[in-house]
Amino acid sequence: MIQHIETFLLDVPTIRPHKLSVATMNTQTLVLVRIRCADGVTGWGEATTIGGLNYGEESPDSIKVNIDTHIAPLMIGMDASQPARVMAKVRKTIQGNRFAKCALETALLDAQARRLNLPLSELLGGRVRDALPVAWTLASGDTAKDIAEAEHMLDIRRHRIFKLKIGLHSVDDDVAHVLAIKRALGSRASVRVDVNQAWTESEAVRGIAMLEDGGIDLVEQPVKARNIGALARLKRRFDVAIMADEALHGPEDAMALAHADAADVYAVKITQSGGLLPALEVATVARLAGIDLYGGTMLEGGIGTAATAHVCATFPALAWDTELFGPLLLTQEVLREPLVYRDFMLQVPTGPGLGVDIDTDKLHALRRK
Ligand code: MUC
Ligand code: MG
Repeated sequence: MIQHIETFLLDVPTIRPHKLSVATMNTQTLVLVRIRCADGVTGWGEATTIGGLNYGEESPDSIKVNIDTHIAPLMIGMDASQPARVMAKVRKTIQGNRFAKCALETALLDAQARRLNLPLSELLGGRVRDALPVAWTLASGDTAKDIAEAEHMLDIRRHRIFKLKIGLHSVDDDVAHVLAIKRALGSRASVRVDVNQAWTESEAVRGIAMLEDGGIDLVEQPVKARNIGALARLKRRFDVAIMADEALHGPEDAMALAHADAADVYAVKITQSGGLLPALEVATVARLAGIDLYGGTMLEGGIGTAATAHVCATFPALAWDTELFGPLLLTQEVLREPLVYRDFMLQVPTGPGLGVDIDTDKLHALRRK
């Protein structure tokens, strides 16, 4: 039986300012959920987002208050060993709130997998890989600093895929920044960009032409999320891969984008999808429509990152790898044992459930009072 559901906001400074077109992050607010069950099993979930309300329509504060006030009371007393039945009730009763639903589903599945003594990936159908290549985002706002950071990541064999955040400056300035980094790294790295919806269609046509010429491998969400027509026209016009990110709010969007032939790649995010099982549905739609996959992040800490890793480990194909570096952007760890990054890959945890444990002393030290 589900006995107790608690939510926590943790404010964790980032290792450097992280500059996106929609926000500059100096801290990340982790939203964690703990579900305690009557059989003594505990499950954890995460609903972290980026930049308050700058990126999505749920903020850390709204996620917490909506879980505490509206969603948790529906779940208390239900059978914790039937996560699908609990989530069916939540999805039927609660509109929207994808991030909140994701955290709750993660916690239920973590608890259930611990109960069954299985890694979460096995409850989701079974893993086909034990490690995931991980991209790093260069977003210091300074070209020379970004190049030095990339060189360091290559030296320590942590990342050889770099995603550059653009869209804050003019198209010409942004392209010059990206191509300077690509020239410095050459064939030693895959360089990709994320525009976070900042370009108009005509800016995108101009910008992508130059990026494609300069050897950039992928362009993520160049135009507004709702402008599926523009995304489809860009996909048709260019050879460089076009990835949908903000346009993808779960399986229905995955279907609509597939019908519109609007993207070469989907960034699968558990939070944006509204949970782990909807994220698997997004991946299935992509597979059936011949769309490639990428494991995306909302810059979550260890819990959300581990949950996404278990999901991605089950994908039969993962052509564009992942960006599951969230914990590495934070100055402080909330897990008892940090996730293992080695040889450009994140190792998918092998213990029961998510395979990670929260350090409750660290949790209380970072917790917003
Ligand atoms: C996004 O839009 O993809 C992922 C990596 C990063 O630096 O920001 C996020 C959000
Ligand atoms: Mg993105």
